Amino acid sequence: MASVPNSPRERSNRIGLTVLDYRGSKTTLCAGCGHNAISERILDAFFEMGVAPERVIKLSGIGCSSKSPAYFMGRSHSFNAVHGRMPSVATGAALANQRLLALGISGDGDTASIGIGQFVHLMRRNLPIIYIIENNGVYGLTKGQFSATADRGSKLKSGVINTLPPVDTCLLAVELGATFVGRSFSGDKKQLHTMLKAAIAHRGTVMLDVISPCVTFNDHEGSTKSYKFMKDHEEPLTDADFVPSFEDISVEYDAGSSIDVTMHDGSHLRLRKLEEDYDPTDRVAAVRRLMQAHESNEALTGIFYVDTEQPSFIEMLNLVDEPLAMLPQERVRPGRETLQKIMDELR
Ligand SMILES: Cc1ncc(C[n+]2csc(CCOP(=O)(O)OP(=O)(O)O)c2C)c(N)n1
Ligand code: SF4
Ligand SMILES: [Mg+2]
Repeated sequence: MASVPNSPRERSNRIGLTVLDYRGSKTTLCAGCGHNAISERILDAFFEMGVAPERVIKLSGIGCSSKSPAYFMGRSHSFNAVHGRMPSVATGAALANQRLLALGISGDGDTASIGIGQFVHLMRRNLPIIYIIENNGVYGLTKGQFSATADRGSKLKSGVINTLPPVDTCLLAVELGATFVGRSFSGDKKQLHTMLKAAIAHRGTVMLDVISPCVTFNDHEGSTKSYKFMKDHEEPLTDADFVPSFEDISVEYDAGSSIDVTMHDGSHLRLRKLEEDYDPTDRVAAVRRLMQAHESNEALTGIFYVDTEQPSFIEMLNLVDEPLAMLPQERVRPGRETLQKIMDELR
């Protein structure tokens, strides 16, 4: 059958690509897995923001979540690292070519269990990266053991109850220095889509923890990472609107109950505070509110913290503008004279 002219699939974005140009391989994850919905949202966000897939490097560790970069943006660069070790590979890639947009996809096990050491050091550097945790509270790929983000009291299908407190990756990220921190739910299409578009406009570390139910091992009664639990308990703290730099900003906003953040590329992120006295630009407030959420067992979502003023790791290192990976040998190798001087100093 002939395709319908101007169907959404044929609509092109501002760089002339269609949504099909952002596709990856066919997913091999379970039908209904939250990770598949996140892939869809990522694909849509990069398409709408008009980011060329070739400008993106997708990085991941090991897990069902870490497999998912294969299922979107097949024309992008991609690196599947060792379990829990994606942050160091991502840091190297982002420093070697600062023109690439780094997108890290991890799981709760990959990040908060085996990878926690690498994660905390990534968060304190403000490296330009969008770091997404597809958080299902279990190790899906190895058949559903509890991960370190499982809530206390959460129950496995086998009846085992988790008695340990969870690691809150958002709390850690805010405390350690990430400059854009939020939590969403794979089933909350609008919220996740808006957050991702704003994340693309940010220059610094974006840490998004996305609750992403594992339909095979952790979607039952007694799980706090199931579709039903999230549908019944999700409590947004902020409501985000995003106006990209290439769109006209005409929407009025109420300065009392909203905050307008101008992003690095001139886009606008408008955060409506659903709790009047909450300020998403106040780091201490974010830490306090996230800790309160634990005390009261709330499934809090939204953008908890944003700061567009901090220098990124690239700026802190004062790198030359050209990607290091593209500098010719003459510019990266010290000449004979410089080497001789160093040798003389060592004598
Ligand atoms: C060094 C190492 N230890 C353990 C494993 C086994 N392993 C593979 S995936 C995984 C956990 C994945 O969990 P998560 O990151 O939450 O991803 P999910 O599958 O839930 O999306 C583990 C423990 C491994 N591959 N490598
Ligand atoms: S096992 Fe769970 S996490 Fe892995 S693909 Fe299936 S539903 Fe998704
Ligand atoms: Mg997991």
